[in-house]
Amino acid sequence: MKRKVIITCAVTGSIYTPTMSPYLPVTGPEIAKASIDAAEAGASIIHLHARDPETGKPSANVEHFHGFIPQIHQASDAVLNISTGGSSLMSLDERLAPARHIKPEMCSLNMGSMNFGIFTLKDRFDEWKHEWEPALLDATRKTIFKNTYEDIETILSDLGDNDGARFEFECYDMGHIETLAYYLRKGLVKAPLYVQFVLGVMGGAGSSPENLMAMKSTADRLLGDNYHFSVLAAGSNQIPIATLGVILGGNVRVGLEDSLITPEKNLATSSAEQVDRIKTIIEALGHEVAKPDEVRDILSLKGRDGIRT
Ligand code: KMH
Ligand code: ZN
Repeated sequence: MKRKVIITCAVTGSIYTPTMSPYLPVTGPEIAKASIDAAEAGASIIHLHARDPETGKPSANVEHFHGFIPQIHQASDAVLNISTGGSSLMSLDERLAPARHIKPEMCSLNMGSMNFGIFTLKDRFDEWKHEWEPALLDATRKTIFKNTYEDIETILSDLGDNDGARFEFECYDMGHIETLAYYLRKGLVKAPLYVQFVLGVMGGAGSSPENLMAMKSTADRLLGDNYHFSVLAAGSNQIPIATLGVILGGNVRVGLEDSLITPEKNLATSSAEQVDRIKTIIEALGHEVAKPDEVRDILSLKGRDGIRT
């Protein structure tokens, strides 16, 4: 039997800004198209953030999510995964508003407070499309991406216990896996856990093969057979490190949220292009790409009918 590998695609996020790539989707129709195209290319989970359609600024406004959620839900069978991370400059209540409203099958859950430095991206550009872009990047020098134990427990209880979502546990470093293991021991999270090893964010583990292997061996030791893992490498290592993730028995996340460029260091023209690239690699390694209903089975999701579009 071929192994089924899950591709998550994160199409816009809150790290990169419109000046950095003309291909970054910003409006509702652009985010919908990017998501539907990614699903058609083979992504079975779509990880979603919104942006203000006028300015492209990261947004947690429920109305902005309404600009693409119904379209994606109608055009595709993919699992919708709503970010609860938003951006590090938003309050927890702001970050949770979209997922509280939509009640999706999956949400992200960031497993610890950390520095989330994107200020170095500022040096690469002299001119900006919008004033908010350099200001937002700069602000990450003095802001903490806050995910306290209390914040994590609020998300587990409001979106998990009450609304039936399951989680993409975002682990940026070893300690985040320890925190997840603590909640597993306490019975606050249950198998099958879906752990995203997030590499390459400044403030977390860098995107090296050694770090990925260390994260995996830590998770194997602490979570045993209670988990599946996926790999996300921010920046230019996206495809190579995702490939290593597949070789190590895991799943992958790609998309313009995490990397704007191809392995050849050109601008990627779409998230679907990145999905297509990793799908080719997955199949070349002898595996199959999991379809949305297979993912629902593998991750014990509640199904697409209960979500509010
Ligand atoms: N942008 C990723 C590095 C979230 O949305 O909750 C992390 C992320 C967080 O996707
Ligand atoms: Zn995200």
